[in-house]
Amino acid sequence: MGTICSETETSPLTRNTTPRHFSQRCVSTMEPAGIYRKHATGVRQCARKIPNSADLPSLGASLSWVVETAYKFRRKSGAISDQPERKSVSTLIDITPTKQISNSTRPGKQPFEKMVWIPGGTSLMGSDNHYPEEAPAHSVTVDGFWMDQYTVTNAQFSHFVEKTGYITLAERAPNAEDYPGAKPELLLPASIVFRKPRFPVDLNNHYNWWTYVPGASWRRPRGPGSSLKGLAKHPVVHVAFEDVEAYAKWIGKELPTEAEWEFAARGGLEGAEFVWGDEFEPDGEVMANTWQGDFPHENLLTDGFEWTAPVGSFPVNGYGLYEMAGNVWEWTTDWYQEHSQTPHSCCASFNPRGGELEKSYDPCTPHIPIPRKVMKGGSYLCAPNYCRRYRPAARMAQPIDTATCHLGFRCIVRVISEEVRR
Ligand SMILES: [Ca+2]
Ligand SMILES: [Ca+2]
Repeated sequence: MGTICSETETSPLTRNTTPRHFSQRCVSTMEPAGIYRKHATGVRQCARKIPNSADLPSLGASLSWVVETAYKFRRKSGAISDQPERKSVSTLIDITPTKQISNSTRPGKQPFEKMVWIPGGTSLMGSDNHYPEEAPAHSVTVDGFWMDQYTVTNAQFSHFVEKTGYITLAERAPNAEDYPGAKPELLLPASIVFRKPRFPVDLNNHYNWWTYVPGASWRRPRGPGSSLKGLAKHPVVHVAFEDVEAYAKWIGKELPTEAEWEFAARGGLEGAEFVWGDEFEPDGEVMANTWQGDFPHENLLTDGFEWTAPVGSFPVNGYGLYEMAGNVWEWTTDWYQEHSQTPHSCCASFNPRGGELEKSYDPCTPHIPIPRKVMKGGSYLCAPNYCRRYRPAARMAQPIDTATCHLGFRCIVRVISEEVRR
């Protein structure tokens, strides 16, 4: 994570053979081991290291473990057409309802199917009780908007690609000019795939489970040899920011800001730990697709899913949104900046739009100017022993050119206030 820099690690920029930007494209996003370690021990160290060819494992046999485990589904899948019964969060915890503002009234016309109205309001954003980048908790006010109930699926993204011929960033070879010094063999269309090690590994080196895999893309989410078979209703993954922007523009929607996303995720529960309340598993019920067991080598699959789950597999939150926690991380439009560095007034900030582009660069690699957006919600790779980010306050910085196997998105539709007030 950006602000957790090594005080001892050799600067990657001193290594002439290293592609200038490649480190970002290759390894960003990955759970910052440094964050966890800092949290646990107070040690400051950067999670990132620069890859060279030796860091990039060969393909082929090494992918053999990426064979889908035969799951014992606890839950019915494919819930887009067969949605689980809506569960009232009010049965789970005491609710302090979010204050609603004047435009909280739902406008009459639903702009697209499978969208729900998120009433505007004022709510606490961030948290003082978890990872440092979430603090300080502060009050924000957002206007009401429509939001996709589900993250965009492979079926939906396929439709977009069929209609437009769009080619995602991970399917294009990196431009050598953008990555000066990169070895030609590294300039291949590729994306980042999780590979579960067979035994406990050093949590401070995310190369133990993240791999830059040529040929991996939204069409082949686990690398060459994989496909979308059976994944139509799963979230699309391996999409970079320009890809999700292109989809949103094409379909006539927008992407949420972090404040909008977090407000929506909270579902009307003020200050709750999770999007459904304060208990991780209320009455023993599994509420999200996360990681159970010792990350990254042991996945107990208590929730039934080793990789992504079909959208709509878990209970809705208070606003009728699915999988705002876990399953896949979700892009937002905000440039990443520490909450503590973003200007706030004494009271609520109104419709905040995040930080500044120039300030979103990773301070660990100051000469690699790839801006970063905020991503939210955690994923199926978030585990209690490593990345407790299946919470609405959680946030990570994601370089805009980096796609991974656990990052997707959902869209919103904003309503102009005049229309809302009518
Ligand atoms: Ca899981
Ligand atoms: Ca999610």
